[in-house]
Amino acid sequence: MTKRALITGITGQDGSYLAEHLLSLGYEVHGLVRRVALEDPARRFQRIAHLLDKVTLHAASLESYPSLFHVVSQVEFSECYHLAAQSFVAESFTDGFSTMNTNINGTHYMLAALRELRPKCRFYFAGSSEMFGKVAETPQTETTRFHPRSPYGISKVAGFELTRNYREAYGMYCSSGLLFNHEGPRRGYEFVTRKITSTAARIKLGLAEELKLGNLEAQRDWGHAKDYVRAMHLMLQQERPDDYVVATGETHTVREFCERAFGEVGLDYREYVKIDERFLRPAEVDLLIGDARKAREELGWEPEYTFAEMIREMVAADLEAAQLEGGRAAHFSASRV
Ligand code: NAP
Ligand code: F7E
Repeated sequence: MTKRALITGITGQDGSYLAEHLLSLGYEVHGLVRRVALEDPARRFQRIAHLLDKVTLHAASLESYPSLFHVVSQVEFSECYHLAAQSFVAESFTDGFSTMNTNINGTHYMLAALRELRPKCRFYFAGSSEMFGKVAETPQTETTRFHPRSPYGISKVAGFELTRNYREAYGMYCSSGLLFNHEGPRRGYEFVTRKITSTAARIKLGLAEELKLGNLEAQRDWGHAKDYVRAMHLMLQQERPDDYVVATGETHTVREFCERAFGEVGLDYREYVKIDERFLRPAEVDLLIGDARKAREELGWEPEYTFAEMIREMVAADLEAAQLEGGRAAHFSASRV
């Protein structure tokens, strides 16, 4: 029987890779999108443009229980991947209230709608290494104590606890991934990796002059999103629901990321990177490094990309985009002469 999956946040980085992965496995894939996205498909569906004839989209808002209830009532889903969230940590300091509302209530609404209508549907919650925050131990595992350092991190702890509670209280199949940072050429431009690779490419082509960043010493365990969506799927194929850390087990500083990304285009980052205090956070997560032994042993999951390969792929994609941008700018100025 064809498996049917609902992905909330299908327009995001992970949603787009997960949709591709599930389609390749023969799933019928449905995505939950915001109404405004349906009104502006060229811009809002960029990451899933190549999938639009293969997936079914449903309009709903994480802030509205009736809209989510309606989508869940439409189709008999066997798996639900709840990825939609306000995912930018810095923004959560600016507007903690809406981050909490979207991330906590949105998760609670999804769980409540599934409990009511599809109690057998398997549920995946997109937990985050930001939940570890000011880390209690290194490396971080499934049993490491949480100490979130941002409204975003707090919202993910609450979502994680809600997910666990639905598992324990109602016997539902609810699992959480504790995913460490994962990136790729579809990463949003505001996140540090994409900000670095896109600006390095633009500097190389003479389209930008410098890169303003905050804390260069923060350390992150960066993997590739393509690898991490495979782990999400594997979590929902187990006999019993459970929670898993997904990480590479390597950590690197933002400075090292700059060095490598600029190195890819033959530049020395020290000549272009400037520190701008506006990009410092009120409370920083200094060091993250995950121990994914449980995912490796129980799910049989292994990452395929190395850190260097991921950066190379991101820089190559951004060079291509910058070349197009440069071509358009040249065309525009030529047409004005
Ligand atoms: P992303 O690119 O920012 O995508 C977020 C998705 O959520 C988008 O599809 C967005 O829709 C949707 N969304 C946001 N607010 C919404 C709302 N109010 N109603 C409906 N949809 C809404 O994030 P990502 O990197 O793919 O991450 C996926 C999930 O994993 C998130 O929950 C994130 O917090 C979590 N996570 C990410 C990482 C990571 O390193 N990437 C690590 C750990 C956990 P629009 O396109 O309409 O904005
Ligand atoms: O920051 C530092 C910043 O915004 C990484 C999300 O996907 O992963 C992501 O959260 C580090 C931080 O990601 C700039 O201070 C320096 O230490 O790329 P980021 P994040 O905050 O780690 C987790 C696991 C998630 O769950 C989140 O959804 O880089 N940094 N200078 C900067 N960061 C940004 N964005 N911009 C800078 O200029």
